[in-house]
Amino acid sequence: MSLIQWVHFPPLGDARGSLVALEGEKTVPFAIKRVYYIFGTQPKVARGFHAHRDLKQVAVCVTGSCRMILDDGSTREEFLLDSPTKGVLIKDLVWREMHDFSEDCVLLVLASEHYDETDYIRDYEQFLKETKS
Ligand code: T46
Repeated sequence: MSLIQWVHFPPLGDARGSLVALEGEKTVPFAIKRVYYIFGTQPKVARGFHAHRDLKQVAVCVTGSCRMILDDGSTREEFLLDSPTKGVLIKDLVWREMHDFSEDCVLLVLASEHYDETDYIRDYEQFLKETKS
């Protein structure tokens, strides 16, 4: 099965423009405990380079684009996040990297848990060990 699980957000547009509603346990497949967004990323900067032990997230570029890599320790897939109506679900024990941020990129992330630095695996060899255990 592909690592890339798209989550589609139907645009509720009318003659005035577009609106997208993100609802926990409905359009987003978990209860949302935290929301953060990444913006103003400097040229040539890549982010991420870690996995989480117990965290589900949905990431969506509400404006602009970035290239994301997901890796579960055996498969590595990359894709473009470039639509405010299409997010990606990132599950536990998946290594993620974000590259090639457009100047206007705002990457919105919805998370199933509060921030916890001890949940991060920031070393790739340690990540591989934990995927195998
Ligand atoms: C992820 C990708 C997509 C907080 O204090 N609270 C928070 O909720 C977050 C997300 C971060 N921080 C602090 C921790 C660092 O001092 O903000 C700083 C930057 O975080 P980090 O270096 O982890 O940022 P990214 O872009 O590498 O990763 C982030 C998320 O941390 C991560 O969970 O999946 O975006």
